[in-house]
Amino acid sequence: MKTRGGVFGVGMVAGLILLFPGAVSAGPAPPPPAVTITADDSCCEFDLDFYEQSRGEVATFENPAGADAPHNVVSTVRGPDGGPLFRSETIAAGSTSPVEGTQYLDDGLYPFYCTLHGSGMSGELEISPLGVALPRPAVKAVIAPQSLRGIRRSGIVRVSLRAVTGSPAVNLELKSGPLAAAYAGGIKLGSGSTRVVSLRLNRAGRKAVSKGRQAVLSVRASVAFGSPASAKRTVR
Ligand SMILES: [Cu+2]
Repeated sequence: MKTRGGVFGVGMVAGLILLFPGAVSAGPAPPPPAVTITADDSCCEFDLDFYEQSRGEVATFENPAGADAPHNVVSTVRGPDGGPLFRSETIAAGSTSPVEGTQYLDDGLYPFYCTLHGSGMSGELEISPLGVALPRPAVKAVIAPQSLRGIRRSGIVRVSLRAVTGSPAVNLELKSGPLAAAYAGGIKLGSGSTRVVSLRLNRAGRKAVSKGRQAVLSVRASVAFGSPASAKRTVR
């Protein structure tokens, strides 16, 4: 039988009262900690319909040893990066994966499912109004002042990247007009830090800047679970 997946079940609370009679009057209940969402051994369901944790926590997905299929935990709605609002890896039996993105959620009810087994394998994650949600990764990008002549000579465009919050992996896409001109992925930046990234133009990028008196460059900085940032510069 399925039940609500509270961390502090009735039996456990009763046990705590017996063990620590003074603890109950000590203050408000502690916020529910990070939850573990577990798949059933036999395909294809989660062990509960409903899971609960506080704001700011990363949930864990566990596919138990002996399970007969790989699974994942994926939000049914999209987040600011265009991907699912939160998502685990797809994992085989006997392994666990963080459900990344849950640490940024405000309180509320968030449905999820397993993308391999569809809506039949689904559940809900409730974020309780306790604890503090982590700030979403956010970056700012500026195409550094530079001359078209210098870009032609070096084949490099410099982009200044600043992490508003800690950003583990920023991807930079540079365009010249409508053409993809350069790309760099997995750029690591600590919170509040700035880094100048030298983007090496690809063949199409070099060609795009090789003629004319100016080039209109645009850059898009994307980061998992955050909104993308973009910037433009006309270089002469
Ligand atoms: Cu599944």
